[in-house]
Amino acid sequence: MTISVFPEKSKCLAKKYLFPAVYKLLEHKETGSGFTLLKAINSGIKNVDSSIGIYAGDSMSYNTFALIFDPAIREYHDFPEGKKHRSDISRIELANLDPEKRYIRSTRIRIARNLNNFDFPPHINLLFRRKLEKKVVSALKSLKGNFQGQYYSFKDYNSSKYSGSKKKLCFPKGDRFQDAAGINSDFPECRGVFKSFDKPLMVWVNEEDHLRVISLRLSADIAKVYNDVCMAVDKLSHHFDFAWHDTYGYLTSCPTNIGTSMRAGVHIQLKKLAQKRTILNDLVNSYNLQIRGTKGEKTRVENAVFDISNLQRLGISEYETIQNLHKGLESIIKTEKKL
Ligand code: DAR
Repeated sequence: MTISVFPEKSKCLAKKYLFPAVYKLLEHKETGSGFTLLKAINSGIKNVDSSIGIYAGDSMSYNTFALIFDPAIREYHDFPEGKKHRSDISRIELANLDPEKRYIRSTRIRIARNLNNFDFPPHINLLFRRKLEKKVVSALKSLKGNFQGQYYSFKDYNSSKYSGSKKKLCFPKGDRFQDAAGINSDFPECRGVFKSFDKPLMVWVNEEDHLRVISLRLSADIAKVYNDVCMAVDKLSHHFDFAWHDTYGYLTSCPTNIGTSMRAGVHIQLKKLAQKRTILNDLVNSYNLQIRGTKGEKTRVENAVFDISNLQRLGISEYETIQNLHKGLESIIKTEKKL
């Protein structure tokens, strides 16, 4: 029997593991920054269709509320007790699967990071959000070479600085899950996007995590996009102490993203397999990949263009994730060609 604070129809993992005895032990606990259990599960309480239903307000949340985070994480990520996450962002060499771009329209890889000594987006207040933005922007401005670029703060959104193309860079306000988690507080204050003058790099500041480092290319050169984003994260790691947990790897606001905190995917047009979804689903599942709609999480597939990306974030390194994505896409393209 679990605690009845959640909606009756909710099936989220936070509800599943919040037994009365656990609630009794955790209900009056707070992390050093004052983050409470009720703040952590508010999104799961307000959104009946939550999958995990809990967010972290700071690094310490994962320890202070371990009685609920641990079982929920182990089940969501299928992560066995006693295992430790290992990170490996070393350079990779992979053949371009589709140099003529007959199938793969684009490759996008994002890595989330939070700064250890700042509250995470669900809990950070305006004063510290401002301090974080200042610290991050100064590090971004120090990037050299093809990562050199410019930061666009959302507060200048309506000024002449934001031409049409720049406005497209902006990320939207968080969804209802993120809103109930507190991630939208003071939006659009202290939010912004850094973009390198050359193609490869964008960095979202103060979205669902402090940093979302993104590399995007209209090509199938997965290795190049991966090497770019990892090099950018490595350069930034010399400026900050990223939130890291010995068992769970890199820590994020939403526990679904811990570990590598990396989502690596392609937009791929599969006209034949779109008519044979069972074959496509079997292929995707066999490589532990996931299909999203053309415009991302919870959207439709348009014109047979699928967003296919890695599913696993925890218990696999970044290097292994890209190897696996490459193998899976190679097999999918081979099957599409055969059809
Ligand atoms: N609140 C989460 C959303 C899951 C993953 N999406 C993220 N993190 N953007 C839930 O469904 O419980």
